[in-house]
Amino acid sequence: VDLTELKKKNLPVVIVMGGPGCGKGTQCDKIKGKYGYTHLSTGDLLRADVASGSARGKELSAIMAKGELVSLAIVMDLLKEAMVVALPTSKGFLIDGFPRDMEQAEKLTAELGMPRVVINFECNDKILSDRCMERGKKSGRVDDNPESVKKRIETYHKQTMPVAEYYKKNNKLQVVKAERKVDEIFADVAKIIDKECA
Ligand code: B4P
Repeated sequence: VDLTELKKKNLPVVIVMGGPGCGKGTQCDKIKGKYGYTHLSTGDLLRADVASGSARGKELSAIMAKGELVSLAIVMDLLKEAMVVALPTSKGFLIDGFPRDMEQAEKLTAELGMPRVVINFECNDKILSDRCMERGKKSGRVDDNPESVKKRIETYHKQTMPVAEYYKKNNKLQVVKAERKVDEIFADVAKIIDKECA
């Protein structure tokens, strides 16, 4: 899959990141509602692949339940395919849950350059865990249980936090405190997008 067309169009690309349960998905729904961007969550793309009953689905589901990261090649292919499909009508891309480690970040930079802005939702581990457990009561997700959540938080600290540092060094990172109410968080998010993507 070739991203040349995407680069040519120079659409805004916004990346959202943060620990499991930081509220990425919730904020992305609101961003999508206000700005009409195409929301691509690598978690959702992977869960859709599992649900489709594809041959690799069982393997993916097991990795997600362990709270580990799926291989770069799989995530990158799913993301690129979804971007190319949406490109003709898209006003911009909102990428949720990617990049998740430095290998992914470097690959994304090589293929697409720097995003307009990266929003990092900061939230303490206790709240991250509580929110995932609360969602687990009805989400049916294989990874919203105490063991998986603990491992996902560890993976986030070890593998994803360096990505935030990387974007900080490149002057792309904006930090939003995510221990607040959904609308308070979104007010800050909207200010950032208005400024960086106008
Ligand atoms: P994801 O689907 O990205 O899961 P997540 O980090 O838990 O985020 P999610 O968007 O679901 O939750 P949110 O914070 O919005 O990834 C799952 C797995 O897929 C990974 O562990 C990995 O195995 C794999 N994967 C995904 N991307 C990958 C990649 N790039 N490379 C390799 N592997 C990858 O919200 C959580 C809950 O909090 C919700 O129930 C929400 O209602 C609640 N909430 C939100 N905001 C709130 C607020 N302000 N107050 C109270 N509750 C709030």
